[in-house]
Amino acid sequence: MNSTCPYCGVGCGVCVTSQGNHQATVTGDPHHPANAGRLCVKGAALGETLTPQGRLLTAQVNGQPVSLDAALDAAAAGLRAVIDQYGPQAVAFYGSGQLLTEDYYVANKLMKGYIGAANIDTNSRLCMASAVVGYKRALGADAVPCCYDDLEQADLVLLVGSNAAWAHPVVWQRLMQAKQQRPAMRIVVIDPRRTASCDQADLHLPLRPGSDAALLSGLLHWLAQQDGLDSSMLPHLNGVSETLAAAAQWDVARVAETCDLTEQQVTHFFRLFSQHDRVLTLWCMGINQSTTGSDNNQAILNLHLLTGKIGRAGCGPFSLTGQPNAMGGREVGGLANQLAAHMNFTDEDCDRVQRFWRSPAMARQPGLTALDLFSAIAEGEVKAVWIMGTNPAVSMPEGNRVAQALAACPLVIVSDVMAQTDTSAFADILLPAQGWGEKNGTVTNSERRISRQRAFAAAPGDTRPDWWLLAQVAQRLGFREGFNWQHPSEIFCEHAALSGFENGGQRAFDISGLAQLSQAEWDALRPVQWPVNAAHPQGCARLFGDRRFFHPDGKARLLVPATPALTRRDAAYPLLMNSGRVRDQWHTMTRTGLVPRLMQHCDEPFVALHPADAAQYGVTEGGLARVQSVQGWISARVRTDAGMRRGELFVPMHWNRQFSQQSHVDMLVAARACPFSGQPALKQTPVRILSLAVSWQGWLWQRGIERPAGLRYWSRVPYPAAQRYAVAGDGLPQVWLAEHVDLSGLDLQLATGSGNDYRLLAWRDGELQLAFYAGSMLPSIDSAFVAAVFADAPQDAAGRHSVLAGQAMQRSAAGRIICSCMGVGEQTILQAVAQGCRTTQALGRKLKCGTQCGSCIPELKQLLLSDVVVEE
Ligand SMILES: Nc1nc2c(c(=O)[nH]1)N[C@H]1C(S)=C(S)[C@@H](COP(=O)(O)OP(=O)(O)OC[C@H]3O[C@@H](n4cnc5c(=O)[nH]c(N)nc54)[C@H](O)[C@@H]3O)O[C@H]1N2
Ligand SMILES: Nc1nc2c(c(=O)[nH]1)N[C@H]1C(S)=C(S)[C@@H](COP(=O)(O)OP(=O)(O)OC[C@H]3O[C@@H](n4cnc5c(=O)[nH]c(N)nc54)[C@H](O)[C@@H]3O)O[C@H]1N2
Ligand code: SF4
Ligand SMILES: [Mo]
Repeated sequence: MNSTCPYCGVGCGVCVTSQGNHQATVTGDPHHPANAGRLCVKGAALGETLTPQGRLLTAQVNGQPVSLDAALDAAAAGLRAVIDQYGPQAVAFYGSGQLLTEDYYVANKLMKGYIGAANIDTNSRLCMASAVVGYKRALGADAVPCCYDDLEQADLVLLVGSNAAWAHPVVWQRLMQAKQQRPAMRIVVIDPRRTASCDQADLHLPLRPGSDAALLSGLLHWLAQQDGLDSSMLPHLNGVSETLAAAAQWDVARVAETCDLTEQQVTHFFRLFSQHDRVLTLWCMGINQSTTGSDNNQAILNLHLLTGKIGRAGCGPFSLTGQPNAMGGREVGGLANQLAAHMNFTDEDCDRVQRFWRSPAMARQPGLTALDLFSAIAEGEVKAVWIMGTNPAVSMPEGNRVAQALAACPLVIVSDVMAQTDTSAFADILLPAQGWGEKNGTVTNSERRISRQRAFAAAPGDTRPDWWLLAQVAQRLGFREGFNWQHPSEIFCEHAALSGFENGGQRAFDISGLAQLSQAEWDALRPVQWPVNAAHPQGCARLFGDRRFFHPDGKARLLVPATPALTRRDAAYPLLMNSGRVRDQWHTMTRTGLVPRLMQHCDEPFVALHPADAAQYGVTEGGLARVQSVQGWISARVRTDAGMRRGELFVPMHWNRQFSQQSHVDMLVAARACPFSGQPALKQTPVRILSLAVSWQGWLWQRGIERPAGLRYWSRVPYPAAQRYAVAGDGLPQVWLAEHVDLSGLDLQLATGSGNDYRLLAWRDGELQLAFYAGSMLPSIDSAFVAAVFADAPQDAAGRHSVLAGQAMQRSAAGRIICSCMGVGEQTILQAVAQGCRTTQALGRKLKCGTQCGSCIPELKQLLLSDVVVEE
């Protein structure tokens, strides 16, 4: 069966062979135009995420399992009570670019057309809002001009604030292959960090965070002086003279100074740009998540418009979407300041949508955007919120305030696929959603391509698709008429019809050509790029080739980007913290965190910084650190990285309370936002770093996922039959263990050494239940081996010794493990004896055996006395 990967906005097609029973093989779909058979490691590991582990299978009200009907009744009654008492503005929905288009359409319709408020916003506010403003202001429509085939056709590719090698890996693979086939192709990476995406870059510009618009305005000015603009574009543009006049202040010297680059680096980049005709700019969160996010977008658009690098093969301003359906959300009007189908809150648009929906209570004003929404919850203005497909307790800035707001909110409804998330902890009503592989619908990727996600697995427990949960609550609120669908294809057709309704070429988003699909045709829908209408019945790869834009006068608009606002630091918070993704994790880890294989690449929350900064601030590679901002603190493992700029830190966004004690980066980030898009500046937080002083560190392995207590630090990695915790604490490890871990009824095997060296295994009927390895430093153990012992192996005595050593011993070479601490085997010791070692001290000097806990010294003495002849 063909479907679409549920992770990033590349939107790769997958072929799924379901073996039933939560087993499926997932391979790349060779016929899907986005990936032509390629997949990244997350996509390839999708089959491993289908585990029932941790799923939310039944509805809950106030923590008690209830029937789905009862929960839906409670949700509707709760919303109705708030609306009746406080009015429609007191309720809100917070959705997600991971909802399918059909789900999203229903949520938006219910809120904006029936409840009659526009308080529906989504995690796309944290992600795509600045790009939406950028495209709408410049092009008159939120319409991405490009397509993925441009990757192969470009001469020069700029990656600006995008670590595509990790975040859009198949786009990256396509670029790498194109460059291999056409070595003349050039790649420039503009990112404060040297990332994995710099590996094949011809130029990396490690600019000062937030200074992109200066660089791009400088380029515009430089091109203007070199006659490098496309004069044939001028009739199609407004705002040219103001924009060029403002750009003139950005000479090379000022650009270099503002961006903290050398003049050589700047002119090298400018020359590369001017030497290539087909330039494709790919950008992502380094541009959008900024207090000048919309203007950063504008700077990119100004450049492409004035150089005519738009609407042609291999060219264009190409914003990469983050989530699998970020684009679909934009189409249905999932953001609080848009109406459905690319319409706005003009009277004309409101009337049009209301007529189409025949709805009772149309919202007439934009609603609360994400940051304001959570403030309004905190202030008691919003009294009921329904959160679906997102985990704001982790991903929103000012995590503490979000948690307080949710705790204080009288009614929190959460629909999720997982039972335990940082957000579901605050839910009064939990609704069990169907996940990837169980539900049916469509998603739209970065290049406007609509693809089907198809169900191949039976839906477990009481789980239901999000659209169905929404429609049921709508009906219970008394809105029977508008929410009567029997199948998601009907919702899709309604959405498609609305896109064409009284459109007349005014709105870019038009898929009226799909409005008549039968259920079978929708089921079989092949990936297609919008618009799909009478003019483009088979879809449309590139937009704006005709240089007609969607502003009323048909022209595109240039605007002067705001002067970069460089975040201030002070003596108390001298460093600037950046945040973002790692290759194998997805957001708040609810799915990727279940797959041991995906944890191997980065198995702990970390803070990366330049080695010289590490030295300056007294933290060491592999040690633990605390990072503090005005908002709060987190702890993380230190990674030194010479690819970091001095004075800057990078912390991954993924870790949260399910996987770590206190390592969720949004605890530190302030809710400062771009004034035009409301998108928060998640990449620039003034912080300080200090070493986290602990007296011991270790590994705790246990079967369950109970959160360990009484520690200074922990983070968790799942294995099939056990959980591994990196831990650190004060005092003595054995005291901590005795106070916080229940070992009653277990057979204990332990090794104590000097200082903090302490190891303990707890067995029941030959099965390992718990393993603990502690020392002053983090002991080195072979996790794969320990995990395998938990998974299957009852151990003999020798085996138990190697488990205590935490290392699989090559029995044939080293023999039975004698010294578990240092992992020294019987044969090795006997060889040393044969070579002249006569005392335990001599053995210790040569092999280190017996030098840690000393519990093997009696056995060493036995071996010294023995007459065993060593076989060579
Ligand atoms: N593996 C993985 N892939 C994902 C996701 C995931 O969770 N995991 N999530 C998906 C989603 S929703 C999104 S939005 C995308 C995000 O994809 P990306 O935006 O590519 O990823 P990030 O790591 O958030 O940030 C990109 C880069 O911006 C840089 N940056 C920070 N500040 C600045 C600046 O001022 N200027 C410039 N030029 N660069 C700056 C950072 O150093 C970072 O390398 O990834 C998608 N793909
Ligand atoms: N500091 C910092 N913070 C960031 C970012 C950053 O770069 N730095 N990036 C921001 C960006 S770009 C984004 S997109 C956000 C992402 O942040 P979130 O959206 O909060 O993260 P996810 O983990 O993707 O949350 C999705 C939730 O939906 C659930 N889910 C999965 N499938 C379904 C389904 O079919 N139905 C329902 N109802 N639920 C489902 C998952 O279990 C999970 O709980 O984070 C933002 N936060
Ligand atoms: S590149 Fe994105 S869409 Fe493609 S397989 Fe990887 S995560 Fe999935
Ligand atoms: Mo995102």
